[in-house]
Amino acid sequence: MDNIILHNYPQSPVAEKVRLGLGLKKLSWSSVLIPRVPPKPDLVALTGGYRRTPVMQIGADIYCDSQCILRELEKRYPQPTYFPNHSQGLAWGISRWGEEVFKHSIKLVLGAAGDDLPVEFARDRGRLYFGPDWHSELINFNKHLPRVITQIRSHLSWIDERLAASADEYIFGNQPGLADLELYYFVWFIRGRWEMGPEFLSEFKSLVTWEQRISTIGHGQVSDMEVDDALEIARQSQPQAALKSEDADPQGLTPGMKISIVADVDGGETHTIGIISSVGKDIVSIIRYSDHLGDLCVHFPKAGYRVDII
Ligand SMILES: N[C@@H](CCC(=O)N[C@@H](CS)C(=O)NCC(=O)O)C(=O)O
Repeated sequence: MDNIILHNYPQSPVAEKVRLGLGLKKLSWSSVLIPRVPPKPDLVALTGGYRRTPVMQIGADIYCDSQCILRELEKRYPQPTYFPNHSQGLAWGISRWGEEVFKHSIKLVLGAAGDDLPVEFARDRGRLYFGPDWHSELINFNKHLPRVITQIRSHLSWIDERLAASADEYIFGNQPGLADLELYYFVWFIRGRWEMGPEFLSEFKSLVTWEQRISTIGHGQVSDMEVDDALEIARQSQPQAALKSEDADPQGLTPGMKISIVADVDGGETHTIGIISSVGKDIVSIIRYSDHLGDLCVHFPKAGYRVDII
């Protein structure tokens, strides 16, 4: 029941970040394949609304967002650490930087594909990443691709400069960590999903050598799992989250409160509703009851999410 289950699909860059995170710690895990576009009834049965990729399940505990997933993996499996050379804290800051570059990369990949994108996919991702006015936005990205590329090029040159500045093999020395994963997944995306990607990236010599090194970390020991088996595990398990409260929560969040939580962007996403079971500086966990699956504990990061007391 303590099996790590990752709900994901192969093409997802954020899932690739987490798969490498599992590989870095040499973990065994089960992979459940989820659809690339909604509806995702089985995933949402677990999360209560959250539909993004990936989601980690351990028994009846459901971890939404790579930030929350990787934090939990570090807690359960501290060695080898995601934070070599005292990179705690800073590596999470770098993850916010990575998210910005990832958003530029989505503009690039969607914009460059233009009319070749499957309509359903374009409609879904357009709304998710670029808000209600996504249609005109996407046309703009297509028209102004050089501007988007200019943005990405600056960010990539900073990573390249860091790597070129010393003989270090990774961002924080000679051991890979979270900071590497947070700066790698959009490079993987640009290389794999934009036809000019390999040529564009070749400008950044140190980055390309580092990228090759990261890709050899692998995904750990993976086996496939059917979604019904994952749901059955959730049904037979009890959430493990301990009751915990942090007095200083700025919104006054405490266990027992009913809240709704959603990503803090206008992506048209469904809120997840539940009763707080624990709340800390970085994570808020809620208990929700499902007729089919019983009690589930759904964990979210605080950074990047909006909580409303209801
Ligand atoms: N902040 C989230 C971002 C997750 C995200 O945007 N994932 C993409 C896939 S790479 C996604 O959910 N796309 C829509 C989908 O899969 O339905 C995280 O770090 O997990």
